[in-house]
Amino acid sequence: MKIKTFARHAALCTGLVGGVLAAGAAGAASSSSSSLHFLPMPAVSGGSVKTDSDQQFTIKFGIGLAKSSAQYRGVSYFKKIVEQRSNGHIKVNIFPSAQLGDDLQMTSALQSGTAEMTQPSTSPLIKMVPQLAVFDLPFLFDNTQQADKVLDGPIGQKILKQITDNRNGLVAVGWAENGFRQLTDSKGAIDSPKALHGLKIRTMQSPVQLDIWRTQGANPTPMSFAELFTALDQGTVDAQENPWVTILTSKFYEVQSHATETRHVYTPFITLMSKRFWQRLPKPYQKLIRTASTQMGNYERKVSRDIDKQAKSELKQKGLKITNLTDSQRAAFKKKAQPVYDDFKDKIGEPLFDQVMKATDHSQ
Ligand code: KDG
Repeated sequence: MKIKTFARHAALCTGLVGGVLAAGAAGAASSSSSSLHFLPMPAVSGGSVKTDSDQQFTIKFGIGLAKSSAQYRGVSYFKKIVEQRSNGHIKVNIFPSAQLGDDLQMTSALQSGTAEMTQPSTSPLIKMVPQLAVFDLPFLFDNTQQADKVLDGPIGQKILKQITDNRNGLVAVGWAENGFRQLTDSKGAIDSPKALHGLKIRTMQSPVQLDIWRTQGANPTPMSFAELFTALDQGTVDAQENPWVTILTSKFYEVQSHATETRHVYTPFITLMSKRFWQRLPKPYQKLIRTASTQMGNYERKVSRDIDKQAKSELKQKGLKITNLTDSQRAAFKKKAQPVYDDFKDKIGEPLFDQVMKATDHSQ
């Protein structure tokens, strides 16, 4: 079983190097043996969108997660809306499991115009868009309502506009949800920062995430998601952190023995389109893409929240030993992470830092 899974993930990594040619292998690899029940896709609302021409458009939409993820479900809903409402004039082809490259590679494919859409976590984009560092601050959001308020309100909308207005070749069309992240490891139960000491943990390519784990006393290594399974399997790293759903659908339970429900960071997904492609789209289709992206984000959030508990209990059944922290245990991690706020306050910059602190009831 383990050997089979290793080969499957190796195929996925080859997919990164070989690009679309390896898509078959990685695509076939991404089907899941989990029994998650997804909320049904809502019906498409709104009529057909007409333009003056009969021009056809094709969107290659690449994502990092597998076919069994909430993300794939959301993007499938986007496809349904866009294809139906454009009367088939826009075709959406979805490439899951990093078949077209990891989050950073996909984003640069959009910039150079070789792919049209992607939906990365905000974290690997911090180098390009420093404001996004704000979402990686540890224990920033207590719950999903707070996250929705910030992302859907003026703060989140301003960030989308800033990314679009920058000359970086991207149009930011909406938010979706990756979710609250939990820790998994292969060493033993972790219920205090002390237990993290020296633990080799993979983080996303984010300076804030690196700082979080260094501050906690662990030994973090940044790595793309596409390389993660193999790194865990070969023991290059002992630990990783991701939402329950990803831990399940990416089969990390096969190479990790323990988990801790830390909820240390809430990661948004950001929906991006290539600006070169955007500029070729007639205005009514641009509007359709924005509307469909909002509807996708809302549905993706619902699905992700609905299956979070299901995924956790399925992981338990699969043998992952899960530690639920008491309030005081969680507070110890939170306290130890506080210096990260000071380290990134200036980099995030005013007024964004203060606005987010206010919106999330933080006292800093
Ligand atoms: O496309 C999304 C994924 O590639 C990635 O962002 C998942 O949270 C993730 C991680 O840990 O890299």
